[in-house]
Amino acid sequence: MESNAAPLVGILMGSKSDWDVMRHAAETLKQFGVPHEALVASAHRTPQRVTDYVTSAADRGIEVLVGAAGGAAHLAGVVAAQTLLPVLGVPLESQSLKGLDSLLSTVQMPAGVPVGTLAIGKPGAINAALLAIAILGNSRPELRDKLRDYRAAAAAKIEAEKLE
Ligand code: RP5
Repeated sequence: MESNAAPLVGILMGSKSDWDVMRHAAETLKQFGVPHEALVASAHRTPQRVTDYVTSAADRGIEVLVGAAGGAAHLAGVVAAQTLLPVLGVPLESQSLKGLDSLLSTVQMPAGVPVGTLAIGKPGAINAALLAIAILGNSRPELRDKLRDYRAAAAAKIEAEKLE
């Protein structure tokens, strides 16, 4: 897969302050050679930007969208409301409630408009990328092979570990 090809995954986050965590999603996609793009687009601060991006995403070749936000984290749900592409949600840690607010806001979608919600913070960012890769891998055997290698490497690392 060419790294300068049109993006297949679009990562949206509610604030630039989210990038420290969401860069792990981008780095994981890069590691697998999956073309992607990331932008700040907030459901409440820049709602039109969200709409413009999401409603043009499929026509531009995007196949999976990731929405990451903290606090009253409605971004992924607002994204999902405006597209038929699969949408993955990453709840980000918040100051006052440590991301429990973000988790519930993202995961508790009423039936009908799903958001596939991952864990809070960095693990969720990495897993959103891996899940996007698994989705793309349905029609791209080379990506599925890379996922298999990734899992095998993780297993080999643990098997090689010694306690003292
Ligand atoms: C949310 O509010 C963002 O996703 C971010 O996690 C949180 C705080 O944003 P900033 O005040 O740091 O811009 O919309």
